[in-house]
Amino acid sequence: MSRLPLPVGITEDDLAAHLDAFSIETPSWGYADTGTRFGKFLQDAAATTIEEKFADAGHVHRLTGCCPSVAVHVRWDFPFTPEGALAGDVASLAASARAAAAAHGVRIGSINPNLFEDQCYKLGSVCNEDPDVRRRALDHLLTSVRLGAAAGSDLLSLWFADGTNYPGQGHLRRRAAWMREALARTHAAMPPRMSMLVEYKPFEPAFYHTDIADWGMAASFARAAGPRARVLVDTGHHLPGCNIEHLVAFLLDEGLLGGFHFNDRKYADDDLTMGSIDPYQLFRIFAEITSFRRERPAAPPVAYMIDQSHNIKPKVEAMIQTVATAQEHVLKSLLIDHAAADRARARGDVVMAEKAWRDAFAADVRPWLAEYRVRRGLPADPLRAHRDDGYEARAAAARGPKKRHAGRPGGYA
Ligand code: PSV
Ligand code: MN
Repeated sequence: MSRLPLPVGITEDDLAAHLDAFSIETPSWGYADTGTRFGKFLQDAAATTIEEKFADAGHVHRLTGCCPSVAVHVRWDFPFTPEGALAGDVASLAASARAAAAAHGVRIGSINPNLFEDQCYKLGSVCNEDPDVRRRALDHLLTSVRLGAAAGSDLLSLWFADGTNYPGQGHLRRRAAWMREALARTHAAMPPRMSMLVEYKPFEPAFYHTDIADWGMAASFARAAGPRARVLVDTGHHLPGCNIEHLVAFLLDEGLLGGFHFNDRKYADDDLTMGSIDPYQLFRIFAEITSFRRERPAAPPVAYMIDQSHNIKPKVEAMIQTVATAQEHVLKSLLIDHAAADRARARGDVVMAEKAWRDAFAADVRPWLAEYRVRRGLPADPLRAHRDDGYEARAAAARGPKKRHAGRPGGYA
């Protein structure tokens, strides 16, 4: 077994047990063609149907062993009429999605309503001045609750694009009241086993104000919504310089951290792959979570989810790379010698306290992780295994002609 710098009191079995319990949800939209507002680059192998997305997710789970659930985005994964109504009945659509997921060895995880694409939402959804639009938005939320419940999801993950572009455009406090009302009514409609996650974002698509702009607002809205609502931290949704691990620690302490949308960024909500730009930040986030859980093992679990847009990397490769990065950084965070840091703090030794963090981050955990995987019957290097398997080429051969036939833009005509 490769040696790791284990802190006193932590064994390799502890690390393995921690990893056994670790899972991270992949998003259906991470397997599909995506782009920026300047355009989309299509990939032959990228999934278009919900079945193809589950097939990709199942493949990632088979290779990594830690991605058993898939987030679905209601408008992107289920059929809707042009008027915004679900095209079919909830029970049968949910049953067939559930069966399709199971056929590929995964299950439906969080359900994500979509209140940002319909034309009627130009000036907001649940915070729109127009009561008809607010009603339609609430209907969509309630439909998503029923769809999620029937599909076996126990997590309703909410993000609202609501906001304004100009001062004076909206009555900020009135909009907040509408948001509170919509969240409370949605919470009241959830079955008991379902929880709600409230995601925040400082800007984009709205550029003056966003109705849930930061973690403090999300926490307040979640508290007002009901006991099963907590905050979702999307790592790309902060203004530059924000200390994300600090707010993570604070929310954990308050019992309000519900989950993550992991991704990385250089400038704004860039949706780059996790740890690609600032792996030390990722490590520091996991450090707060793993140290909290050591102290409070009975605290409610935090849902780890990926929210990335793989615009230029092959989708499945990007996902496998992301999952391996997540495992590596969880593992590194478990190597922090908290006792040494505590002793250093007690004597005001800043350098040695920081060193406990830096040493753990610097450890190369990859050889140990490879052996761990092999002991679990998984490939030592899932990315290599994926390339050797030829999955990408098979998917491209099966899916590419279909796309070209559909007459897509960008060379697909
Ligand atoms: C919005 O930027 C967001 O982070 C929300 O979570 C959406 O559901 C997701 O991106 C769509 O990719
Ligand atoms: Mn997100």
